[in-house]
Amino acid sequence: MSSRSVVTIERHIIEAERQFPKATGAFSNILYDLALAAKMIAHEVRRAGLVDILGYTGDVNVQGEEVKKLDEYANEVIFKALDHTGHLCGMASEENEDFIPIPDKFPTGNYCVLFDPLDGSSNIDANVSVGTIFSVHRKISDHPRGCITDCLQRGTEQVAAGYIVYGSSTMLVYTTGNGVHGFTLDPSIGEFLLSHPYMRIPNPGQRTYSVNEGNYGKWCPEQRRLVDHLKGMDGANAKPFSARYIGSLVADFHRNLLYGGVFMYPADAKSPKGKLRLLYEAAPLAMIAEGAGGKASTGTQRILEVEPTSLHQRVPLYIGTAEYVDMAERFLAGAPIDAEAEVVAGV
Ligand code: P6P
Repeated sequence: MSSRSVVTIERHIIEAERQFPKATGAFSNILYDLALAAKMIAHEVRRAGLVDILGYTGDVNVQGEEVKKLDEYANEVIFKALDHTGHLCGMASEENEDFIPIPDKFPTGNYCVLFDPLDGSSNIDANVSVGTIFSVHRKISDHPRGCITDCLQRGTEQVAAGYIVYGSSTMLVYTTGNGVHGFTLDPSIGEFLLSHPYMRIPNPGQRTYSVNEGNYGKWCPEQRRLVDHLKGMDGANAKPFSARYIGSLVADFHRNLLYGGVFMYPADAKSPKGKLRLLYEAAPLAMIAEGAGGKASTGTQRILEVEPTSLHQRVPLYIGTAEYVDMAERFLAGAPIDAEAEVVAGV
């Protein structure tokens, strides 16, 4: 008989809420609703390959419903799971250009949720793991029903952050600032069960780096030196790193969270701010990484301290094992090689 008790995400959230006597339950309900949306999205992601086989035309399915692209579907599921609850003052999504107000027919609340409904969705047809990323902030604006100001907050102000990775199993990982906790979906009962309490990035953990080396020619010299160093090509790295790159942010991040490693999406000549988005990709994953003992940087600044100016702004991202992120920052600052050699020897 296993010694570990069965804890659903609902039970975990309730226990966490009890630590805050003044908690109203609104925050807990938002997390419940996100978990419900995740179950619905997981169900569809699992069936993605069957759309044609099951007789869906790709436009209208057998029930006569319009078959949406999965990222549009995921976007709609999350919105509809949250829009009527009275807990939110608005949302923002990778799929929507503008701030998403709560429909007038519904009451508003004191939180806003930003999300990437299905990151990496272009990989779905290849059966590659994809993910949902979410970030929760408190309402700070004077607007009676909420406005974009409530979304444009630094990552340090997040009250919760998390992701769902739809892979060989479906896992929901979240933090409210009191540890990072992972839940695995048991599809036979439709429950997320606590499988990874208090997750910590192994220190130093696996010597793995994740980056699209196809962009090497567009990187700055310091970025090139960093990757050359990680690969042992400069003669100053006694233990060259292994390369692992899935091309799906949540999947790459999740692996580094579990095993250690560093994920990089640098700025380059084509994307001077990098490719990944601050508010609903880098900042929530940074809260998770730091909560698990890791780090997240733009290469020069802590991700959580970046001051947002627009909903979809991009940032370069270096995230994972703290020592490896520190080493990346040293390289990007042009540190002399001997300092790197000492660092690597110690890492
Ligand atoms: P590239 C997927 O399109 C995504 O947004 C992230 O999930 C992933 O990390 C990145 O882009 C991959 O980008 O340029 O390497 O294909």
